[in-house]
Amino acid sequence: MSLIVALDPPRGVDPFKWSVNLIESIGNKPAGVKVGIPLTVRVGVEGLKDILSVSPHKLRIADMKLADIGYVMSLITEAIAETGVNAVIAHAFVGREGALENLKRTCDELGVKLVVLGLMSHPGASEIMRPVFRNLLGVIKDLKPWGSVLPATMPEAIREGREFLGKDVKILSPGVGAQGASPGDALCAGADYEIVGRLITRAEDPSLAVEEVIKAQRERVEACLGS
Ligand code: BMP
Repeated sequence: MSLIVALDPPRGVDPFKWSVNLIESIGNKPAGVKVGIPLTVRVGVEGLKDILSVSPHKLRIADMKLADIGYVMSLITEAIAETGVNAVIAHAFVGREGALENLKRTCDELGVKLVVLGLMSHPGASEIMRPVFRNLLGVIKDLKPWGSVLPATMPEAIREGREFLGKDVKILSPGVGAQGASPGDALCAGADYEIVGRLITRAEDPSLAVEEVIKAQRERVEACLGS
């Protein structure tokens, strides 16, 4: 159960029906689903609430890529928590004081898991984020959130993050499939979950695609960890 499916509806579909159909077809095979701005701006908070009411998943993550002052990030989190999500993602680069510390207090009060993004998965992350990755990891380490986002496309960064953060912070890794990493790459480098979008959501049979990804993760992890 190391798979989180990213529900980003493409243009030209009915985002509500698309999401409900996907959640129903993937069932409880993945550990979680991640919903974000592409879905929320189209269906609104009420629509998101109805969509998530059919989700049997233990993890329901709101990826609003929060990057603001603490007051505003808290307002967004309070509103999105009404939809039934139980985790939110924020950027580490905004820092702790007046920002992530306030958000963490809000999350604790609401019973929402905080996930802090340390390094992104796209090539441009090497321009600004990679050179200051240690500082970003430092923010995460001091804050002690439930989880962090580190890129499946850069397994060496996951290894570095795991070593630096220790075992208590979960690592969630996007970048599998459409962005080039293979299922299991990030798990082998120390991640707890892989976030997979288009490889599953654009497949002809998303349910089968989920099974294939889970099988590939298992095989890869057995090979790399020898278990
Ligand atoms: P896909 O597997 O289709 O590339 O989708 C990846 C998902 O992970 C998207 O929802 C994207 O917003 C998210 N993501 C990412 O790709 N890279 C990051 O560094 C952080 C993300 O949240």
